[in-house]
Amino acid sequence: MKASWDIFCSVVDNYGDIGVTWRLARQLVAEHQVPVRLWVDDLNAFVPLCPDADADAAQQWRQGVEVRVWPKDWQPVEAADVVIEAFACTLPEPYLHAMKVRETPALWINLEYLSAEDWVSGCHGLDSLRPDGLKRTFFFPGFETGTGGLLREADLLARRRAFEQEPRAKQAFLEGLGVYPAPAARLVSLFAYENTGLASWLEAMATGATAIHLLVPQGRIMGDLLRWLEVEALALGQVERRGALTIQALPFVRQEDYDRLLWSCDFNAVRGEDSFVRAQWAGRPFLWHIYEQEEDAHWVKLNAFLELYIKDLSPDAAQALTGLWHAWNAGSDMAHAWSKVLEQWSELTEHSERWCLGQSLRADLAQALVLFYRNWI
Ligand code: TRH
Repeated sequence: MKASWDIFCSVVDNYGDIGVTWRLARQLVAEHQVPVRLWVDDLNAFVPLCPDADADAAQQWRQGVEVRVWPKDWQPVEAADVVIEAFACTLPEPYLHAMKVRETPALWINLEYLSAEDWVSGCHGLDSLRPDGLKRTFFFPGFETGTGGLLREADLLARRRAFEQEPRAKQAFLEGLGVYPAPAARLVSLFAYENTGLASWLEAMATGATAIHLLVPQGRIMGDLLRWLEVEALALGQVERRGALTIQALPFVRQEDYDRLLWSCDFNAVRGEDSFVRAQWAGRPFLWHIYEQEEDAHWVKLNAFLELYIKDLSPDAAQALTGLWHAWNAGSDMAHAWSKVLEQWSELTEHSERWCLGQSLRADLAQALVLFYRNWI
């Protein structure tokens, strides 16, 4: 019989926690044919990623995954063979008890946040034994050998290539969103937290020589955008023009369509963890707005990734990208950094595709988890 899997997700804020666990759950079902229950404590964060879902259903099946509400008042269930506690979300006490009374032990994995820091490979796969006899294993996604890899569906790059090669695919997708870019315009997507640097970036794009069509899905950056545009609101699909810059607000699209949006653009601004990874699979240059952490821990994380990512770039291109990422994450003036990135555009574009291919040669996170379990039993 196939091993059963339980994935626990507590939505801290935004969409990253559910974004990662929903993606992992779907992939385990689709590619490894294992039964998966995804326990989520806030279905309101799930529905935007999977609009067919019912925000009020205690139990529902979506794309083969059994999605269950993680209620405050936990009702006893049997523990699964593999238990994934995403991002140290703390399993319900009665569930721990159910794990303890199993005839054979369950594999309990704490799935950690993604980081390119050096120490990750040293901690990946380490166990922690608890006084109650249960053992928890720390599983770290990552970019290098010795880590758990990145979430990537087996056919993802083939699907991207098919999308790129089918002449009408991109146009049809964009038209479906009401997007009709001028033929010479560069398409840029913008998904970010509030950012005081936005006005200077928009200014630079508006006064630049290159026509840019900026696509902005509904989200936290909207306030800064409206302030710069000096408008009260931007309806979905509505277009505003300022010099060389065309700005268009988009709806928040389902997770599969967000990939298509990234594939359709020449440059993507992303944030958090999951969109950050998807931008890499899109094989386009990108700008990461990292999730802010206490004591500026996010800067260490940002620079660790940059160090890896720019390794094979020329000094000029490396400096251009680093300058842009630093300016964006500091919320400071973007004009100079953006002009430098435009100068290095073709090298940065080629590099993103190479980086994507290099990362795709490694085992993906779902595969790594399944293998880990096989070796463990
Ligand atoms: O939303 P995020 O900022 O999420 C997080 C969480 O805040 C979390 O607590 C934090 O720890 C983590 O970041 C680092 O960014 P992220 O991770 O990119 O998640 C966004 C998800 O939303 C991702 O799965 C892509 C998806 N998405 C869509 O499905 N459609 C859309 O239109 C857009 C813009 C995003």
